[in-house]
Amino acid sequence: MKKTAVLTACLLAVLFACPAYGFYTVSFEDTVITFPGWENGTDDDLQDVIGLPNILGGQLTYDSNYNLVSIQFSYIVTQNQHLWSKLTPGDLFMDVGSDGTWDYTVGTFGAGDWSNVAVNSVSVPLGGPGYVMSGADGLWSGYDIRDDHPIAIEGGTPYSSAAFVGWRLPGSPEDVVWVSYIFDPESAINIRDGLIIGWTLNCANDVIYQKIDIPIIDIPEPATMVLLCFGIAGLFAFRRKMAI
Ligand SMILES: [Ca+2]
Ligand SMILES: [Ca+2]
Ligand SMILES: [Ca+2]
Repeated sequence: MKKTAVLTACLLAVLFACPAYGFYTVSFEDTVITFPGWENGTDDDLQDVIGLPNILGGQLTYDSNYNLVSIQFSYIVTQNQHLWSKLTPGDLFMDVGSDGTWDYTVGTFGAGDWSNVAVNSVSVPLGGPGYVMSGADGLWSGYDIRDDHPIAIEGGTPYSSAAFVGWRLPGSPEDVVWVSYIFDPESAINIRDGLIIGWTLNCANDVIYQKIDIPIIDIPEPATMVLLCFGIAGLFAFRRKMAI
């Protein structure tokens, strides 16, 4: 067999077998106006976006052990771009097991792009108490924001860390920005039993609260394992041959 044919066969074998060993991604959309039970009794309860930005949704990535790898959110800013400097993210809230109690927060309240942020272990029911509320930093004093909505959780027990990357003002109203939370690989936050994600801004002008069901990963068939071994062994053999 020619070298290129061998290499192609090996690559195909790895590609067919590898999905069971890689990272897995679940997408979600922004379908809520507030955290459940956190309506404030005003017209705010009818508006997904009050000012900026408009969070569109996001995606979550986990590994083959169901440990959380990263969470990303997408957003656009279609109005009031000049107010961007007042805007910061809130904390990222995570309810492992989707049982109504937040188990972890990621401390991005007040953070900027490329921040190394703390992941804290907490135990705060959806109804509180223990929240920091919208407007608490005073940056939006005098502005019309979504009042009386949770944006962060005070305290907690240090658990691990995460990188917060991509936070920026879009260049135009059509520019979709992706901001990422990338968890320390040793975090081992297992989400096999599902996860609820909560996220908003310091003004709570748009709020995400999404329950994510995690698809069970297919266990590879024995034939797939053989294919994978053949593919990897073939690739190494090919590399050795090329190196001679
Ligand atoms: Ca939205
Ligand atoms: Ca929980
Ligand atoms: Ca929303």
